[in-house]
Amino acid sequence: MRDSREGLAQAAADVLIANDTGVFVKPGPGQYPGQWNWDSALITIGLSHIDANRARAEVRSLLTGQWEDGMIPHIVFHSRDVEYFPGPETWGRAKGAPRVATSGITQPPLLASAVRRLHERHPSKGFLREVVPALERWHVWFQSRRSDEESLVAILHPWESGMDNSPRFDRALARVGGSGTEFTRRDLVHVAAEQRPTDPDYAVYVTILETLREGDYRPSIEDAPFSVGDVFLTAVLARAEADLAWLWHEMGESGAEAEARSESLRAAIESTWHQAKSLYTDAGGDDEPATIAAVLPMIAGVGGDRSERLVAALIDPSRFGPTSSAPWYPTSVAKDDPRFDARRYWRGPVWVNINWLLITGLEDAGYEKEAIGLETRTLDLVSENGFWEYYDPHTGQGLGCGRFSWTAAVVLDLCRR
Ligand code: 9WN
Repeated sequence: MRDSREGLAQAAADVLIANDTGVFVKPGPGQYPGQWNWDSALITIGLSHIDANRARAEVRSLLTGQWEDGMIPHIVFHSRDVEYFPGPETWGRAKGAPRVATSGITQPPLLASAVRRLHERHPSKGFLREVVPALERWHVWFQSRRSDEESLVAILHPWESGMDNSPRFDRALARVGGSGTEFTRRDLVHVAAEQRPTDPDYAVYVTILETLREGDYRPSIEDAPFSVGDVFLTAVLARAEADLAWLWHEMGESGAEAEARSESLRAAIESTWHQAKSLYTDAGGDDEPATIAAVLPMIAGVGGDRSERLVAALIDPSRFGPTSSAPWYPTSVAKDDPRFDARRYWRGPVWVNINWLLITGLEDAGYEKEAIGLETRTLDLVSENGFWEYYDPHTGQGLGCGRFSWTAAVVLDLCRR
């Protein structure tokens, strides 16, 4: 068992090393030529098992993309010459943007949690002094630009959620519609169309981007064409705020402000609990799709007996759990939801970055048996099929981009922590 885990860990390290440009680790070899924000946080955790200095360099590279107002963008394009749509030309250069080309939106803020893990493994107060103030500015940006007191953090583009075509955004996307702008999708050069968002989805993604670009990416939550309170991103931030408070503490500061922000984010999450469904929701509605986002508040610590009900949903065969015909779990959309689609991106497949988050949430909440069960299944999935971006829950077949960095990073962490 130990030997096979070490063999898998070595294979994972090889993927990260192969995807390393020297400046940042690409999410995958061909399809994603920039530094993506939450990929980079997970990659940092993976790199912390290989080379602490290289892991620190990954964080520094991402921070070169920080905007004047504190936002850390969802993509930093370290080169303008990239085969990706939408690339630097489409995003443009807005007021307050840094010198390096970036997108104009953000992504789930996992970075403070990654820096904490790196520091726990390889302490360096000098590095914390360098990066913690930048993390603080980003978190304050979420508070001032994207949330009202007691509400979930709003995302202004589905790409900000990291779960781009999740059915939880269908209704808000339908209200926007496509503008008719012509563009060429480059993702379909790499991946079969049935595994990616549809053309109508992309038309709306581009429309939202164009509208945001006209306002230098800084509309108010109310004026944005697409605005959804995101329970998953809020949970990531609540956890990251607690980790940021811990980092401040390591530096001899109180961290009380980050701790207070974490508390109010947790209160916002609790207010979205849907009693009948036993899940958290984006808007508390009866007809919201059941997606894995609804279980993920577990990573931020949830109140009362709710974690028990979330764990039940996670392993329930009719919802996110394994069945004899679909043994790989959790599915990104519940199997009993009519929108479940086993091979299409965030509408059904298994994503192991999500598994990693859930394993840590289960461990923190004291569900050791369930954590071990999910960890074992996750490592089996990857060792049998390779380091893919996402997986078919029925067959375990790898989908999307192969030799994918965050899959390698979380596997390395599970094997070596
Ligand atoms: C758009 C890089 C990113 C991930 C996202 C995932 C996917 C991009 C795309 O790839 O999104 O940002 O082109 O589909 O949905 O979570 O960070 O791996």
